[in-house]
Amino acid sequence: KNADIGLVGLAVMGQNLALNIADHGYTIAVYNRDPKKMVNFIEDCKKNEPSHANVVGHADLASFVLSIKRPRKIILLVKAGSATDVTINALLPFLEQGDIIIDGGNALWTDTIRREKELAAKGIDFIGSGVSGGETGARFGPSLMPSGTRKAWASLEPIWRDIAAKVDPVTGEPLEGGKPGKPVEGGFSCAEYIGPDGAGHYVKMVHNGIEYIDMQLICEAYWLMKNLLGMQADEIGKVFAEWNKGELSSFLIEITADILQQKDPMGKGFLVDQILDTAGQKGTGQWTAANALELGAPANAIAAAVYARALSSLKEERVEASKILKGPAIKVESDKKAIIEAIKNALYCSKICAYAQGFQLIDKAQVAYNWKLNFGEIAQIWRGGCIIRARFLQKITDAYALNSRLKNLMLDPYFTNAMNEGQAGWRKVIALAVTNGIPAQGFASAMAYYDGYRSADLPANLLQGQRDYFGAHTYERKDQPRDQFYHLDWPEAGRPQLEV
Ligand code: 2AM
Repeated sequence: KNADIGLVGLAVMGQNLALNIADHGYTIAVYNRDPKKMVNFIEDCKKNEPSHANVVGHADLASFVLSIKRPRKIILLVKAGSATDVTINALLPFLEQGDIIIDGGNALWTDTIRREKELAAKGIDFIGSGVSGGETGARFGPSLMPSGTRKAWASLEPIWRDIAAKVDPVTGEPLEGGKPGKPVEGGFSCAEYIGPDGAGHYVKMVHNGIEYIDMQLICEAYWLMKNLLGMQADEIGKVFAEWNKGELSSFLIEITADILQQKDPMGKGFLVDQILDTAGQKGTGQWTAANALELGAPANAIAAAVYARALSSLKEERVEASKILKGPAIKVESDKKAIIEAIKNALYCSKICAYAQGFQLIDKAQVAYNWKLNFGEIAQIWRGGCIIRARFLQKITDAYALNSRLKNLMLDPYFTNAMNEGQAGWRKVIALAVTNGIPAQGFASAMAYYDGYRSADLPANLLQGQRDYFGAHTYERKDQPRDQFYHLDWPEAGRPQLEV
């Protein structure tokens, strides 16, 4: 029997996605550069669910490709970067016109644009698909962000919709409960066509940028409770568990509650207190921040999250500096209930800013790269399966349903109101962080964005004066129409023209 689809790359994501596809009744051919991984995987498949007999291993590429029904659909889950090109080139001699390669890795979107173009010239379709949700997502329902030609998508769509995470079509709540051999059926599928060429990988990248700041904000909330209120890890965990019942409900809040209450397996209190405070990164957050700089999108909170990780990685330097550089002594606050509520406000308002920045960036990108993206649908795809899945994404979908041309998420009435209600607490928390010398760059940068965005006037008037002074860059005037440029013949430095 010919396979419905093929998959190359049997690391953990590839294996889990293959099992997910098999669970849905598809026959899937699998291949790995190192055949040992394929052999071991097939051995495991034989031991487990009956549906996993649908996974067929191949040790050579020719038999792998030839075993797949035409037009062939071949998923790549290999290391992003040159390994993807190497794998594509190895496949090419066996492919025929109309076959489709689907890259499910974390590719840089510009690589996806290039690959799509190169393969189109050879008559091969290329789909770049963001896949989010980590191992569990891949296994029981990831969030999928596919892009490419509509024709290629039509061919892949049934499988992609089947294997994606499912959410309730009305409330958007994730439908849980997928088990080996028994996937979740029905519901809205978190797999929608994003747009042409690199759009899907771009949207996945921004998802990761938002994930960075989302995590950073949660960490700041934890750190402020610990330092301002002297709370123990498990007590803070219980606060997060409580927050998870309301508008902050999300996967990241849920796992945070668990992590904080976890005892140390080596017996030293709570595990979180023993984990070294230096964060790693694989680059997608950095890509997001770098592209925001390139496109001139004000994604400062997303960038702050990347910088916060960079700062955390300087552990030895920080330990040294802590002995030299002084700050204020921390004054533990007594009004615990009020401060916890204020921290919650800070977290929610900052999170709204983070998403506003992410969507503002996607908006810039769709102009720059000639895409037409559906923001409400993107938020809906993120409702289930992915790392940033959160109840409040439904509010984003609703906001764009109400106004598809919404300039900024914060201008939607629900979010405007949330910012109004939360900002007093948010400001209080930042003020406390600053006076006590506790770093809270996520909260603070989000607030700088909020205050900047809502300012009809900013000091950029002086900036333009400076630019005109030293570089004759010209300025526009408030009392004249736009696009009329003025230049003053500024006097010598140190001698302002007091009279004109
Ligand atoms: P391997 O098991 O043979 O190393 C994640 O690393 C996946 O990408 C693995 O399946 C790995 O195959 C594959 N991979 C990494 N580098 C590769 C390359 N240069 N060519 C082909 N596959 C590669």
